[in-house]
Amino acid sequence: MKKIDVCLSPELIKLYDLKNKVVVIVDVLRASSTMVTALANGITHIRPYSNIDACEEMRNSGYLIAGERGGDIIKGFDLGNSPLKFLQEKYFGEKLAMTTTNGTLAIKLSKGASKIIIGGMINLEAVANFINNQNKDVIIFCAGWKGKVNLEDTLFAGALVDRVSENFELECDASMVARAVYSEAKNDIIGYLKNSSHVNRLAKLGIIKDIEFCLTPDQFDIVPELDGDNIMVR
Ligand code: 3SL
Repeated sequence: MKKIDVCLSPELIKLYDLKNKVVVIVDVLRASSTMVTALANGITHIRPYSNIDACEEMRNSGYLIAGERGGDIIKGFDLGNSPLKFLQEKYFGEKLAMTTTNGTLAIKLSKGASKIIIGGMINLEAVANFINNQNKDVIIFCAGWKGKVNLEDTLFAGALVDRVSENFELECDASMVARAVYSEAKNDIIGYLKNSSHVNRLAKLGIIKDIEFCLTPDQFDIVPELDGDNIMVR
């Protein structure tokens, strides 16, 4: 039987062997949710960068530049990290370069995996179907916050483990922890996260609508995948 495992923070990823595995990157609030929304709404592909200058340089190659630090838009960038901005038709057909605190870093740290895909609550069922159909073990990689564990990515990991549990053996206790947290939270995910650190951080910036959007499951039936340097939908 295939195995599924959860890496709860980027600080732990060095303990995981990514070779020949499918890695699901999750940063529910908000990088992975923004990527899914952008690609579902006409952005052709996304180049992820962990470094601000490298990202900004892509403007010279005709890319829209998006990114945040501490949740705020980076000075001089076209866009921050709000998924809601990509619901506008005006970005249809554009290519996007993006840098965020944790999400784009997790993508960089996953190089070496067989496949790297992007997940969030908003495409949960699509990701579940995708990994069910792959003949490979899976690691759900939670981007967390600056190396620490966070609740919303752990919840996503638990929700995904729960949806695919018939087809996968749980590899270590992190999958069980994530599933237990999800089972406690599933009837009121927004309420459960009310006191979590990143929800509070974003709430202080007045980004409540983003939080609600990112936590609403199954809005998009797409699975973005890293292909060379680009994240795209095949
Ligand atoms: O860290 C990240 O990748 C971001 O998603 C953080 S924020 O939600 O934009 O603050």
